[in-house]
Amino acid sequence: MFRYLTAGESHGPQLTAIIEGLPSGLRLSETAINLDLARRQGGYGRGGRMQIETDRARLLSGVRWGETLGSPVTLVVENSDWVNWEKRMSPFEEHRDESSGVTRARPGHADLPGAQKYNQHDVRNILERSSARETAVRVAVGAVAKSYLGRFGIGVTGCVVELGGVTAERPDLGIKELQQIIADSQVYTFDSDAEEKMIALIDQAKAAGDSLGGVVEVRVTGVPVGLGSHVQWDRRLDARLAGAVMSIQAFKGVEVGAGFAAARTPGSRVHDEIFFDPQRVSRGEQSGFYRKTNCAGGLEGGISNGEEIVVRGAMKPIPTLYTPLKSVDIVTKEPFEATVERSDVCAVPAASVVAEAVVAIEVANAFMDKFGGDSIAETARNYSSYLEYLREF
Ligand code: EPS
Repeated sequence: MFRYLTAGESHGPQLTAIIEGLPSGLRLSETAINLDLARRQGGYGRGGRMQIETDRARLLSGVRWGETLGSPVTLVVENSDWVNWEKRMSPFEEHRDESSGVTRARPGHADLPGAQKYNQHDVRNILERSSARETAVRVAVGAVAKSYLGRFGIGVTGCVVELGGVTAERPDLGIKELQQIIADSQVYTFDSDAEEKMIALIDQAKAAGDSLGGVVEVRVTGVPVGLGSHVQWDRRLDARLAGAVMSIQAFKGVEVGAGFAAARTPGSRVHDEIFFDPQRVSRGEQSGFYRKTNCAGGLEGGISNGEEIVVRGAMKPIPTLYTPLKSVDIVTKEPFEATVERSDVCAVPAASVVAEAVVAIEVANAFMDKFGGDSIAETARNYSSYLEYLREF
């Protein structure tokens, strides 16, 4: 099982992740991980903090000479901003300074419920960990999951499909061409007309002291039939994917395939009809069974059906606004209007990279669950024997 934990505060010295369950013999490189970290830092609409940080991952355990050992893999991403916070975020009692406490809870953040839950009167003790800075190290974990899946021909691509209410039209192109267009786009989308409008909206929101949300989409290609299971609620792959995407900071909605649109469409147009062509196997497909549509988003009964997995997530606008929002000081109970000195206007493009990471992690988890293996060679043997069986089914 691919499991991981993250640790670290937004202005602490570093973010850390420990991954457990990777087999031995998987090739991993910091360079590949750092490419994803750079993508997460980019995207039109990011604020001042990204000029301070240049995220780089370091592999501190579980890897020797470029290959995993089967032992836990530790990844760290340092916070360059730490030098400005050493005293304020110090673990040592001698640096305690109550006068620097934050007592103004910002609406839309974890500030107030977190302070109430953990009995804290300095909101910094909550916001440092609830911050989306944590996603830097989750993207590093996702890059490891993508390396694992890539070894078995499975690809994971995230992009922006809606921003500030502008929707992108998907061109009828193959995944490789789409990936190139997304990589070249300032807002990580595949529709240049929509991109122009999105950028104009971000500029307007910035000028107005406002922020914007949007919808990201992740597609997984090359998925075998049979990941996840219908037999128990917590083994359903769609449920796991939804949980993973919903766990991204500021996400408020998730859908798989046609998602909410399926609720508004008659059944005759929602369900993907099944066809069989024995020639498909000789063309290199995993099975003779196929569908001409993919409203299910590659998942039926919580099991992957061999079609592309399609998951979308809705991100709310960042709640830290230059335009004041009404709130109350948690100590004096006096009303005030919450403002900031530094914030992103829109982090939806960055969130598409995070969504890609968490989806990759869950698919890797389901893949490991099905094919096991303590070494990559063993996993590959198990996988190829399953594919052989599936071709004959
Ligand atoms: C964040 C607030 C901002 C963002 C940060 C997430 O940080 P700061 O308060 O230091 O300006 O820049 O995002 C990142 C640092 C990042 O790496 O994505 C928040 O409150 O969630």
